[in-house]
Formats: sequence, structure tokens, C-alpha cells
Amino acid sequence: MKVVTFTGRTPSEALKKAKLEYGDEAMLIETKEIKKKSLVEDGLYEIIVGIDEETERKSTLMKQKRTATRSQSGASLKKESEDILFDISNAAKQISKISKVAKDPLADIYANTKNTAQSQNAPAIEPKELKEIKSEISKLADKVKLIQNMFWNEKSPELTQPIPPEFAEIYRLASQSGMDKEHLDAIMKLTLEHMPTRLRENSQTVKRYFQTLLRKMVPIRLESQPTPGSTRVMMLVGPTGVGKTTTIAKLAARYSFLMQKKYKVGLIVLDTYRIGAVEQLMQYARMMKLGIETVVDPPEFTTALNSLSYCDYILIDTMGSSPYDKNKIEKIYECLASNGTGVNIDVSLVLPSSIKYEDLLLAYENFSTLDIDTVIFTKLDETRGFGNLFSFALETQKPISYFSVGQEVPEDLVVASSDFLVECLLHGFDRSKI
Ligand SMILES: Nc1nc2c(ncn2[C@@H]2O[C@H](COP(=O)(O)OP(=O)(O)O)[C@@H](O)[C@H]2O)c(=O)[nH]1
Ligand SMILES: [Mg+2]
Repeated sequence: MKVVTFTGRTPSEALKKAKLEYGDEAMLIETKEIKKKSLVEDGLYEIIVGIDEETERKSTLMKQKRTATRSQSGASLKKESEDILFDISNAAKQISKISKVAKDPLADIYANTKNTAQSQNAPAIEPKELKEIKSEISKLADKVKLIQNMFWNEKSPELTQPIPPEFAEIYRLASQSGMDKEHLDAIMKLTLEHMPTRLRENSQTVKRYFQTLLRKMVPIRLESQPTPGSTRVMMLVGPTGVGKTTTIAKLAARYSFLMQKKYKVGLIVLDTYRIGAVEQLMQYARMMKLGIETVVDPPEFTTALNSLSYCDYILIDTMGSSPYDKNKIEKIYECLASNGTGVNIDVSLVLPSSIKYEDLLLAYENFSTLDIDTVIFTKLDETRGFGNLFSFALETQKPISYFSVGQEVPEDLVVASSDFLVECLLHGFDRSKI
């Protein structure tokens, strides 16, 4: 027989432990009180039990078995959780790869260079399944967009021909921009006829194609500098309050200070109605130390041009021309016709981008007797859709030279570009992109 000791807070607790280990065969031999129980502490008892050899052998075997099972299940649990972790991290990798693709399904068509750089980090060979999943998700993302657009399309105004769902997004954007409906349908027709079939299947490629087409349609006057010894004369005409004087001040600052070469700039104010509203430009002239002449009748106009002939640029501000007052426009016309200097006067029509396409056309018609060379659009910062500007340029074929994008002189002026206008048309005006 073997003698074994067990301890517990009570004798029965110690005996329980003994029975758990050796079963009912464990025979109590002695109970000892090691520490008395007090109000604040448990007591401690030790019991001595006797166990025969057979019981001990069985107990040892049981113990070994329990330990083996415990460690076995531990290992399998560990393995299982490792597997799950592996699966999760694999899935995460795949999801992140796929989501990149879903954002821009055609990234690999259009951004070859970017992709080459990315593929340096990616595994050399992509599993076939992953490729398939990517392509499926990409198709799915596009389908969702198409479905959204189809709902809109049902409510859209009548179309001369059905618009495929891939084209619906761009059609919606363009028609919401205030673009003339006839222009939009004509451009759509052109796109449908000429766009390569392989690009048509995806709304992203359709959008890019359409964007390029729009860019090509906007007439732009590129900014060029006067040849040495010559004088470039620019007259700004347009309805009252559109921003002519402010734009003259911006241009004067641009030509005299902001460009690489500093040009001599002179100003003329046509105050043919003697309303005396010349003070605004006078102030700018004083600040920039520029020569300024006030003109009230045609003979004075030639004199003023001659007296500023030393300048590289002469900028002429006009006033008092409400869009419907033909007489006032007539006065400007008389001045232009009286120009005896032989120097060409470039007439820029200043129009606010905040008015409808039809109103832009109306204003243009009123000023058309002045033989408009170019258009300056103002107040782009106060405008939402830009389709009106696009349609105006397309219809009149008058090149755009500048955009005014705020009240600040001289910074709120942008040299016109078709990129800028089409970007505004499709995505809105964004000051950070100036
Ligand atoms: N928001 C905004 N206001 C402008 C812009 N250009 C001019 N203005 C403002 O429009 C108002 C009329 O401008 P002004 O140059 O006197 O117009 P004018 O009568 O054609 O000479 C002024 O308050 C200007 O500050 C622009 O691009 N954006
Ligand atoms: Mg003015």
C-alpha cells in the first residue's frame, strides 16, 4: 500500500480531491489540522490516504490518457485557429485586391505604367481563380451602375434614339450640366457611331471617350504675347455687372506683373454716356501705376489710342451697355469704326457663366454688331452646370480666352483651356484644380 497526502480548506474538501484522483478505493488514514479557520481566513487541513497498488496503476494510466487528450485537442485547436487565421488573411488580401479593381475596372487597360509599378509588389503569377473573381466583380460593379442609370433613363426626356445603358451616366451628367439638348443628342450619336465596340461595354471607357470628344469641340483662343514693337488692343464689352472692369484689372496685373516678361499696359475707359463710373478702374490704374485715358466720344478714342501707343497692351473698358440697349452698343460701335490708328482692336465679349444657354445666345446677338472675336466667361465660382458655356462655344464657334473664377484681383483669372471647361462640366468647378 502507498500513502498519499491531500490538503483542503476542510477535511471533506481534501477527501474529495483524493477520491477524484484514486476513486472510492482511497482509504482515509488520518486527518490533521494545519491551520485553524478564523473569521478572516480559511483553515487548512491535511489528510493521509492509503491506496493499494492496483488503484495507483489505474490512476496513473488515467492521468496519462487525460494529459494526452488535453495536449492533442490543444494542438488540433491551435492548428484549427491557425488555419482560420490563414484563410482570413488570404481572404483579406483577395478582397483588398478585388476592391482596387472594382474601383477602377479598367485600370489595367488605361494605366499600364501604373500597373507595371504595382505588379512589382504583387506575386508574379496571379491565381486564375482570383483573376476570374476580379473580372466578375468588375463586371458586376458596372452592371449595378447601369441598372441605376436605367431607372433614371426611363424618366429621361425622349431621345431621338435609344441610349445604351453604358452611356446613360454620361448622358445624365451632360444633360444636367445645362448643355443644349440638340448638342447633347448630336454628340451622343457621334459617340455611338464612332466609338470602338470594345470600349463601349464599360461606362468608364464611354465616359473617357465622351470627355475627349467634348474637349475637341471647345474652341479656345490660346494666349499669345504681342510681338515686340506692336501694340495689342483688347476691348471688353458686355452687359452691365458681368465683371468687365474687374477682369480688365486682372488682365492689367497679369500682363504688367505676373507673366515672365513684364509688359507696358495702358487703360482706356469708354464712358460714352458720361455716367462717370470710371473711378473703379482709375483706382486700379493708380495702384498699378498704369496710364489711363477716359474717352467720351469717337474723336477722343483715336487720340487716346495714339497717346498710349508706347504700350504693349491697351485694355479698353466699356460701360453703360445693358444687353437690350442697342443705342449704347451703337456708341461703342461708332468708337470702333472711328479708329484711325490702323491698329486692330480685339473685341472680347464678357458673359457670366451663371445664366442659361439661351440667355447667353441672346446677349451675344445683342453685341454681335461689334464683331466679337473672343469670349471671356466670368463668375464660374457661382455656377453649377457648365454645359451652357460648352453649348454657347459650340454654337457660336467664338473661342474662349479667359475664365474669371472669383472677385479677387488679380488671382481669380484662368487662361481658358478645353480641359478645364470639360472637367467643370462633368465634375463641377473645383478651385484646387486651377
Ligand atoms: N463671384 C464673382 N464675382 C465677380 C467675378 N467677376 C466680377 N465679379 C463681381 O461682379 C461685380 C461687378 O463687377 P464689375 O467688374 O464692376 O462689372 P462690370 O459692370 O461688367 O464692369 C463686382 O462685385 C465684382 O466683384 C467673378 O468671376 N466671380
Ligand atoms: Mg465696369
